[in-house]
Amino acid sequence: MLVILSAAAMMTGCARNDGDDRIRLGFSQIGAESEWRTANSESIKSAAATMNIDLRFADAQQKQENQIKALRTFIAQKVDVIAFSPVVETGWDTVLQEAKAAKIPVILTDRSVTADPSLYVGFIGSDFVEEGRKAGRWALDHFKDGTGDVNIVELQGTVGAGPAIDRKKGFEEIISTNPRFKIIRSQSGDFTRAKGKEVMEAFLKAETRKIDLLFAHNDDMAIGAIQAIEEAGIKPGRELAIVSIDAVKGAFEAMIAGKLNATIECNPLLGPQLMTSVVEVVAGREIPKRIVVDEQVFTMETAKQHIQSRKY
Ligand code: GYE
Repeated sequence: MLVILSAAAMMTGCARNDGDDRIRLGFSQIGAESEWRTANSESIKSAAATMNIDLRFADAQQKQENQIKALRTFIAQKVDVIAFSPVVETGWDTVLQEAKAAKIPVILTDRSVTADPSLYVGFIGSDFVEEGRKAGRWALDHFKDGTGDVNIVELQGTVGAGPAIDRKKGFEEIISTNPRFKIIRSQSGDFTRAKGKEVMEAFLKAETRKIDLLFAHNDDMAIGAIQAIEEAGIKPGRELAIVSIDAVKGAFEAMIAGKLNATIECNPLLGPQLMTSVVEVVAGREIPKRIVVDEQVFTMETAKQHIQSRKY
């Protein structure tokens, strides 16, 4: 017992004087903007509990300034490791330098940053460009038998966020191979249902052309938009096709109801991989700089078969 305890104390780098030898992890979460985020937070909390890690969890309510404050608090508390999901890609250099100066390793989860890669030890998350490509490929296939223009409206995620930038890029890369496909309107719905509905309403009001496809950067915005589309007397999933990203339960329900055509999986269950990485880093071992999560595409045709096994 003693040997195990002292090994654990050594692993935590600096010994704690409060009698608690658990690894201290400070985690700054973006907020609670979507079903995806809720599943992600739960995964992180339960994995920390399972692995007996002392998790300090802070919710930033989708504000970068709150995340920066949380990171500074973790530095002051001298936690062993800091992990966070950066709401936007830029503006992190100063606080990451501060963590480095305090010798606290930083692990990025879910979203990445555009900063000097030596400022963090690793990034665990999805390939958002590839998710956008999958949505684009689904769209090309869905309209392959037609000949006319495919008018697309796009609901983007949070302005400046990695998944918003990358999903747009991947989608455009694929649809630009066929001149029939045109994005006629594109605006941010901030990854929320309420904003998704509001922006879709504005699109429908302003647009005189027929909208053939909605590409929403997440399921929540698609679900909000479905309400707006129905209120405008249009049948979502039939008269106006919809593809979105995440594959949360709400998307499966919408697909089974025939209102959403397809969703591209983005796996939020990053907790176990994060905690394993935290233990590795505290033990002084290197972790891969980039850990990519495996994902698939689900459609209206296959939704029923998958909904039972979804945990979120
Ligand atoms: O797709 C969206 C959430 O960063 C991958 O953030 C995540 C995205 C996810 O709010 O629903």
